[in-house]
Amino acid sequence: MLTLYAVPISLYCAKLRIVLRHKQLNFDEVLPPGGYGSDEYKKLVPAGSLPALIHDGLQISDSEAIGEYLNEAFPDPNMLSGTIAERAKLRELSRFHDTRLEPAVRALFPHISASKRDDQFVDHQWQLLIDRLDHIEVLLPQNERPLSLADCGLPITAIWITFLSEQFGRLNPIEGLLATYLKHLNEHTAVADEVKSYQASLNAWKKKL
Ligand SMILES: N[C@@H](CCC(=O)N[C@@H](CS)C(=O)NCC(=O)O)C(=O)O
Repeated sequence: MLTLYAVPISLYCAKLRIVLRHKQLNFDEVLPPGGYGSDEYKKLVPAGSLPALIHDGLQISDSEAIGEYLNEAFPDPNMLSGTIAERAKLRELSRFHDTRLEPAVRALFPHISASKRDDQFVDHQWQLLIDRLDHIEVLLPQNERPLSLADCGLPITAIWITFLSEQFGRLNPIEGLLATYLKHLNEHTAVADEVKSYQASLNAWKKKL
């Protein structure tokens, strides 16, 4: 029995939904009781963060830890395959996304509403985001390979980058190699289905802005 504590709009939860979909695993998706960070939720998941997984009584938080656990517990299809060097490069891409790219995007969230925006901050942060996108191109796979754990965060972060570029009236920086890579990822049903469903959640969220 797999239970995923998640909210529809969380990027890291969507990343894991791609893993679960690709492995064709049945799971219950449950909202964190009391909301994430609440004392009630912390009784179940001490980290208080999302996503969290419960599998047969085992509790795990952090999307990277959960993804690797799922890949070992349900090895088919293998989403961390290749030589030791290739697996290290996959982890490098995945960690870069989580620790460098996504936080650069997240820092812009408080500035989405024009009324609360600090234009100077957005200028500075947008340049940082472009620098991170330039770097991620170096980490992208050179050749076609099976869908991996490292590919599950970027499609959702890209949705946010596109949305933010519209909000801030800037050119969408998703182009070139990264755009081609994302197009190939979208050929996987698990990615395409989650992107579609996530876009619907984001559209519903935008109406509340
Ligand atoms: N590195 C973590 C980041 C997860 C994360 O930032 N989750 C957000 C929701 S999208 C959250 O739970 N924030 C509240 C907190 O960390 O207490 C992961 O990959 O799971």
